[in-house]
Amino acid sequence: MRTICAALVTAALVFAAVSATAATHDVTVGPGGLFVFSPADITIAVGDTVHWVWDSGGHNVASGVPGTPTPYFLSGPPDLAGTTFDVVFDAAFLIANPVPGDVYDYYCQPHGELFGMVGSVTVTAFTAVPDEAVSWGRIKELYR
Ligand SMILES: [Cu+2]
Repeated sequence: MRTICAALVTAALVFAAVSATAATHDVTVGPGGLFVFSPADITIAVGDTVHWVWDSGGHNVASGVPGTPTPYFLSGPPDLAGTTFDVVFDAAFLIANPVPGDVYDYYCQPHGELFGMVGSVTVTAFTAVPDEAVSWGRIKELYR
């Protein structure tokens, strides 16, 4: 019976860990016509989505740094206000596009070099892992 209970608790914890990772982070492109991304640098968890929304026109989102593009993602040519672009930074993406520290630099091609319109997405491990570790400690206490 105890084994069955432990299995159910474990299944619930795994489900909670998976559910906790499905967040979407908005980044505004060119807010108020400024040559910036806002927020410029964000940290997200594996499985999260970054959702860029254009507040002004003439911008795009290209992975890499000005002068050194990378092939990981590109929104397309510079586009109008109201444009959106999504990238899901899940395990498959990270494996297919490995970068040191899981830090994905990106920039606006028309304004990256001239105006420093750059940003970054740092992808961390599952945020639920520390909580899960704490929960495992509690489960073990129950069996003492
Ligand atoms: Cu721009």
